[in-house]
Amino acid sequence: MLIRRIPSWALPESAATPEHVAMNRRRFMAAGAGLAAGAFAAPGAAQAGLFDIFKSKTPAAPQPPDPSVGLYPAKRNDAYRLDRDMTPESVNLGYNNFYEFGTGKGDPAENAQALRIRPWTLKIGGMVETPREVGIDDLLKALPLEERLYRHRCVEAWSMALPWTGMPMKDFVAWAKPLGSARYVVMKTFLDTEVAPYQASPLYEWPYTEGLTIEEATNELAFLATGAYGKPLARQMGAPIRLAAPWKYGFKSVKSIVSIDFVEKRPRTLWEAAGPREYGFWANVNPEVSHPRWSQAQERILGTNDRRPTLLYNGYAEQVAGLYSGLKGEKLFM
Ligand SMILES: Nc1nc2c(c(=O)[nH]1)N[C@H]1C(S)=C(S)[C@@H](COP(=O)(O)O)O[C@H]1N2
Ligand SMILES: [Mo]
Repeated sequence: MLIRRIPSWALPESAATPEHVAMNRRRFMAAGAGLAAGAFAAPGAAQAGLFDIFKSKTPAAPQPPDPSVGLYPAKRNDAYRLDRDMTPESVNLGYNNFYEFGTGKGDPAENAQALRIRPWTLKIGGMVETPREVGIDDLLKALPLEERLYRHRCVEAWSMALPWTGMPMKDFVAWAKPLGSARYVVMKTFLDTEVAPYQASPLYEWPYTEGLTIEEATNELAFLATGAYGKPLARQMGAPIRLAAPWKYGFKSVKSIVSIDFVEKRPRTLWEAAGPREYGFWANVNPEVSHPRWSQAQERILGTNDRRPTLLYNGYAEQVAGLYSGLKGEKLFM
């Protein structure tokens, strides 16, 4: 069977629905008699039935309160300012890309509530002085938190602006003590098909994997976010720890990280593996380099009717352009 390995979120939003419905319908057919016939009993339920195969089998049982809640809000670092209003939290919480929990923008808000974020262990390995495992609450004690206002630009051409709380990745890297020979930092999301049934989808190479060069990771902007809007991160936003790399397209900013490895070779990332003609390793924002299927010249600001011209490096050229001066042969903007 011929499967177009093109991510549905990569389509302009007007075109996205038919594509992901078509893909899910194929899976639905594969699931065959396994699906409850009752799913089709009521008008509108056909659609719900189609998506139910991606719903968590773990009921969203009450979970203990987040033990880190007292660390928020953290002091704001005023060096990072916005050229626009912040996106309202309610908008951000209802419009997410987190494919582990479904392909619809509203799916993660519901389905990610099954994710258990305590205990949560981060494995630090590869080329480091001492590989180790650290519980998220110990990491939160080890490194100081601050708040930063950042823009976020998805490759799909929508954007947000929000207050993250977390730790500069530079501080994390210093704490992790990589060997001088390490060249890349590789970050992975959890893998658990019970909690995130979409990770059974053969269209992608799970777990979600992303990476930065050491120079990028130790640039002042790279940020490991553990909170947003003055509280611990919501599950749909990538609790308990995710990357925020605001000069790159959003797919670089991997959510719900369980491992960080320092390595010599550039990693194979989930989106690059799924669509190498459309998604690369660098993924730096550039209004002049179109996606193969749409322009990146403008962005749509979520929660408003505004469109704005896209800025080179999403407006962060001053901080990051120098990272790429020696990389002329690379496809830096896809
Ligand atoms: N594990 C994981 N991380 C992910 C994604 C994903 O599907 N899975 N989507 C990425 C994309 S495409 C974007 S735009 C941002 C969205 O973050 P938000 O939902 O908090 O806005 O998360 C990124 N990180
Ligand atoms: Mo994205």
